[in-house]
Amino acid sequence: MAPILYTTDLSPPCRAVYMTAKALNIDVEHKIIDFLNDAHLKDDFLKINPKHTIPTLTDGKLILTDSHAITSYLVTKYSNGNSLYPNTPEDKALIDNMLHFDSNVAFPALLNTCATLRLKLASQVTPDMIKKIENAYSFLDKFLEGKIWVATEKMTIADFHLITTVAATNLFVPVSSCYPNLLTWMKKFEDIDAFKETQFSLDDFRDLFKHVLKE
Ligand SMILES: N[C@@H](CCC(=O)N[C@@H](CS)C(=O)NCC(=O)O)C(=O)O
Repeated sequence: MAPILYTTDLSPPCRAVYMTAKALNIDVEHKIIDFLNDAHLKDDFLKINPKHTIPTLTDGKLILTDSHAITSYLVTKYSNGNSLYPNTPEDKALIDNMLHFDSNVAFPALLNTCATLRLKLASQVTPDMIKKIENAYSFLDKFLEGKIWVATEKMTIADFHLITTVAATNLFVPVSSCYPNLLTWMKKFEDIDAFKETQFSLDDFRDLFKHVLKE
């Protein structure tokens, strides 16, 4: 039986999982959670993931409640040794390092902006949001110095997570020429099928925030 992904298209972490499944041609059953109507807070879903976040993946008895754990699991289980998340300890550690950067720095900067705007605690992007986002851009630009991909010499799941975060964040605070390495890296995804084929996710995300986004 294919793994089941509880998901919503407009979520950047869900898009990172979509990209991984597409790149590896893994069959994953999608169960769309009506996130905008709080379906993730209903008892049925809380029994699977008490922390009520999407994406969540089940595979038999296994339950994973974080996108980074999901993508590394999918590669290891269904395409073991693939360069998206290889078995070499050093490469794997470098990838994990950047997955944690996404979890701890880049995605929280995006989430801070989205949650504040969605809860109507602010009506537009604030200086505090910009500061956190620019901080993440600045670190990522430095990580990318002299490199093509964020973690290893090849494209990995760390690139997938960070591009989905940055592509969404870029709608609120466009990546400027202050971050040339970041701009060059972002451009590379224009040629990556798994990114292009999941553009619908960013379009849905943009629609949700169109009232605060400048043309
Ligand atoms: N670190 C988590 C973050 C997931 C996350 O925050 N997802 C958002 C949607 S983009 C969510 O489910 N929010 C609902 C909630 O926290 O109740 C991951 O990478 O899976």
